[in-house]
This record gives sequence, structure tokens and C-alpha cells, in this order.
Amino acid sequence: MAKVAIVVGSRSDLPRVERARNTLEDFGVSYELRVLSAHRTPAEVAAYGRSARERGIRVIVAAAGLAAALPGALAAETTLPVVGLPVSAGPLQGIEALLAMAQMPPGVPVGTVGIDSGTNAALQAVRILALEDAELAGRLESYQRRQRDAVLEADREVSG
Ligand code: RP5
Repeated sequence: MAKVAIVVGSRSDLPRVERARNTLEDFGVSYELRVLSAHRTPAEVAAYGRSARERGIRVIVAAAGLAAALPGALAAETTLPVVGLPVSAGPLQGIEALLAMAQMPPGVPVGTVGIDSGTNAALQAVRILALEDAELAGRLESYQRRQRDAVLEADREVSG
């Protein structure tokens, strides 16, 4: 059963969630992928948000561009944590989506990551799941160790 939902606002957003998908797969976290639009399919978004918890989803990653209402619309319908992933679509290159997701009204939180930051969106979901999963927490520690080792190796190379 999927524990993470990745929801995108349009088929055109799919390439922007590749890193999120790869990261979840690297951590062995099951996810489902849906295309639902806050503006074009509002009824389906509401129904999805309302049923997500009872279907076993624990974190929702919602990716959208332009006037990116999707994560907020989902957060309005669920008590699950929602990670907002702003996508660089359109002439403002994601700035508008970033602001729309970050500036939610009090009471309807969306934890927003950077523009096109699919890796961090997935890692935030993994960290939330790891609160109740020691094995997953161990994988996060290994991931952090590998990152640290890579930087230290680069430092050794350049500093002689
Ligand atoms: C948003 O509008 C979507 O999330 C997408 O980033 C953007 C453009 O959508 P399309 O016109 O490509 O379907 O709702």
C-alpha cells in the first residue's frame, strides 16, 4: 500500500517530479502518482484529499506551477502533512508557484520546498515517515553520511 502520494497539477509537470520519484524509490518508499488539478478538476482534488488518510497515505507531495493552488486545496481537505513542490512553468519560472505555496493562510499549512526541488520534497516525506520507522531513519543516516563523505573527499582533492 502506498504511503506517499505524489500529485501533479498537469501531465506537463511529470518531468519535474522525476527526482522525487527516484528518491522515494531509492529509499524503498512506496508511492502512488496522480494527475489532479485544483482549477480544472476541483471536485476530484477534494475527494482525493478527503480519502487519502483512510487509504493509508501518510504524506502528500503536491507539485504544480503557475497559480499553484493544488497543495493548498489538498491541505484544506486532509490533516495529513502536505509538501508543496513549486514547478518552474510559465514566464515567472516558478516564483509565482513558490509564493502561492509558501504564503498559505494560517490554519492550512503547506511545507514548501524550493522550485523544482523534487529531491528535497521526497526527502521531507521520507523524514516524516522515518519518525515511526527506525529502518528508514537508518537509511537517512547513511544518506547523510554519503553526502558528508563526498564533500570531504572533494575538499581533500582540491586542498592537496
Ligand atoms: C498548473 O499549470 C500545472 O501544475 C502546470 O504546472 C501549469 C500548466 O499546466 P498545463 O497547461 O501544461 O496543463 O496548473
